Amino acid sequence: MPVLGAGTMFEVWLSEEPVIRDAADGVASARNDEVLFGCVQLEHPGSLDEASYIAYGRVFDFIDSRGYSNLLRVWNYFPQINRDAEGLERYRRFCRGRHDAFCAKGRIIGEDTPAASALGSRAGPLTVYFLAGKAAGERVENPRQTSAYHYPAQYGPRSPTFSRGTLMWSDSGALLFISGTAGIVGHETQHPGDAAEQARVTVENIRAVVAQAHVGGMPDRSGKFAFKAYVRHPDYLPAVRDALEKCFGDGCETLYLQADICRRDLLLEIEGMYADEGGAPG
Ligand code: 3EB
Repeated sequence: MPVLGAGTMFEVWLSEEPVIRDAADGVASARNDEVLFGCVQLEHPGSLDEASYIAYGRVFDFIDSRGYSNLLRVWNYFPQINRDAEGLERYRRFCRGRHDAFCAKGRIIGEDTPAASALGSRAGPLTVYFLAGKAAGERVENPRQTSAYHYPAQYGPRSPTFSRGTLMWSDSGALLFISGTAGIVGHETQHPGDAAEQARVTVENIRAVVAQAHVGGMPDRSGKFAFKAYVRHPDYLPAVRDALEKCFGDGCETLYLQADICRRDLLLEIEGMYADEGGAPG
């Protein structure tokens, strides 16, 4: 995905504990005693439903066999996310394969549902990055939004299997993973065609997820935010930046990427991490 704006950013996950690298069965990974970070990339000649079913099957088999069976956070990237393929949008096909893999591997939708993002990349294979834990995270939903796993059938034959956020505790403090968040209230896209208004609603939704995490036990102290903002077109960058800075100040780190969003009427999506003081992100 093209990086927008000035500067370059790297995402590096550091551990003070020993790290074991482990690549097998189509999964590349590194883990410490607490969490496992992994990646699956799949070039598949069949349908995207099949590809996502296979990719997620590999993820679940891998984390189950290593004892990190709790998916905490997932990033999903694949090209042409809004293109119809034999009568069904590729994002919806992806959702079907993912949902079926969750069920096939014994996951309970609405209980074992991680925080996630799903974006359209320029090119390349279906890529799934994930963070899994020995311990389960705490799911966080947004009272302003219908839970994605309860979206009605108008958005596709299988609803997206993610929670609005997950909260995890580690030795270094509480860490909230905020899923890709868009200008959706209830289950409906707000302000089609208006990036500034979508950005405003998105930021309100992020605020609501953070508020729910405080209800769920995350300490309400001055924490640190890091965001990744995906925008469909570079023209929308100022609007997204304005909305984020108005709400969170200009101190928070944000990486801006150009990507397609999984509903055609969505112009942007913002994900984030929120760390209690003393915790990550580093
Ligand atoms: C939404 O709220 C916007 O399918 O994994 C956001 C985050 C979205 C994750 C996913 C989709 C996903 O429905 C789209």
